[in-house]
Amino acid sequence: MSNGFKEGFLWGGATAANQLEGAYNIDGKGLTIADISPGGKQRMKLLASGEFPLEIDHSKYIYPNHDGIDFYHLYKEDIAMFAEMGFKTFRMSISWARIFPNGNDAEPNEAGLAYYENVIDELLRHHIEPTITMSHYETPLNLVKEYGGWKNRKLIGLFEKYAQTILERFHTKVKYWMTFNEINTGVFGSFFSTAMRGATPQDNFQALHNQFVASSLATKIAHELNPELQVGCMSIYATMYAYDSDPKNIMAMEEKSRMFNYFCNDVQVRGEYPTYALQFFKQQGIKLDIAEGELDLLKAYTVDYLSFSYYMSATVSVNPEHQGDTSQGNFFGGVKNPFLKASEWGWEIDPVGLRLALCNLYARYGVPLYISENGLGAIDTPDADFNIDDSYRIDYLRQHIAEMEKAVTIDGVDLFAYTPWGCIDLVSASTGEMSKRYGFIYVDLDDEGHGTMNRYKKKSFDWYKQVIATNGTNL
Ligand code: BGP
Repeated sequence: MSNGFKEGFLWGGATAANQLEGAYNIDGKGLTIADISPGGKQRMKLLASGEFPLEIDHSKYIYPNHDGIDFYHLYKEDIAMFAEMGFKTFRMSISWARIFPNGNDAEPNEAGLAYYENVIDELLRHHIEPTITMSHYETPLNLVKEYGGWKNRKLIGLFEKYAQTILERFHTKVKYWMTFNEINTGVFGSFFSTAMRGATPQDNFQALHNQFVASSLATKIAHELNPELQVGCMSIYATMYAYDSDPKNIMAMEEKSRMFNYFCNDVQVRGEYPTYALQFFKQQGIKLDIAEGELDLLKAYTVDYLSFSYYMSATVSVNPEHQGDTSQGNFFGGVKNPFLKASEWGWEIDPVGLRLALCNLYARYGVPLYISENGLGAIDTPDADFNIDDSYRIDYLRQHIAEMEKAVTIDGVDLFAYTPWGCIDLVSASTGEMSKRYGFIYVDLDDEGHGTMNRYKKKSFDWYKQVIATNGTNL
């Protein structure tokens, strides 16, 4: 039996340094914005309000990222488990502050570079290709304090130096790179992505411009080191539906989708600002500070592939009658879709939406696609022997992979990688808790930080192993 997945398809799993490494102040690492972000259900609201200190306050808050799941020390055994599942790739991020503790240091921290070298070597020893995100919600804290985050053009050069340092060190070992995780969350101003508090729309779009330029500079460096290196952009994608056939709803959906789903990709894949964005800037009085040569740089150094995270779709209506039924949990708001069920956190589960995402992105850009995150956050309940029956997770992934298969076989989409999020349980970005789990591997740790940190295979572990062994045939 065969299917449409190409030979050598990169099956794997995805993580971010700040959500699993722990060791937040070890071996010379500086603080990042993740290290001062309090955990708990109110995390996103707190971060959005900006009303939290830029210091660690252990008396008032807990900081789950400080210990993570201690991947920093346990990476060898975790990578062995990934290898047992047959991973072809492992998406990880490098924490900028392990390399440049203050973000603007003159010299890199050798202990940080050595740590990542060890992790990369361990992956390669197991024939797992690393995929490295350069910046995954972990801007060095000092860059917020000194420069006010990404709205400051200073960060372009600092990031360029960081990118140059890690690319020079690892370009012979790492082929796949991503620049900024979920860059488009900056459209709405996310503390995690642009490291700014109290940001205005002007700040948000200036910060994004600065990141686009920084990303192009990183791509330039990578290609000068080795033209074979693959540098991708990474954005979060939510397939958008109009609630009904009312043309007003369809137009509203279109406007929301292009600003959220396409704006950043348009710049990073096509190399220029789309006209709808330029009109939007004009209407909103947003004036970007663009230095000479930067627009040429964006055009010259576009990405090699497009990666995206996909968790949910969103449904749009401007009809006041529909507004009562808002979909609170979904990142993108919108109204409830009567055809979809939601996760415990209100994220509407929509496998067909993933096929639509693949079709839309491929039709628009025609570049290879990498699904860099997908998965079901759920509360897992182990029995006394730590057996975990996560059949609900298997169902979720099975349905999504089946739609991916249709996208390659029927729609002809060039999809080359799939890395479900949080392949080993880790700290949730939105809640800062452990109890929202995604992994094939259970980590014995609760929201208060209690537990042995022992690792256990969930039921989904063997299932995914079989999926990989059959290149996506046995679902
Ligand atoms: C994405 C982030 C990840 C990850 C994931 C799941 O937006 O890139 O860092 O955490 O979402 O989200 P959560 O952990 O909030 O469930």
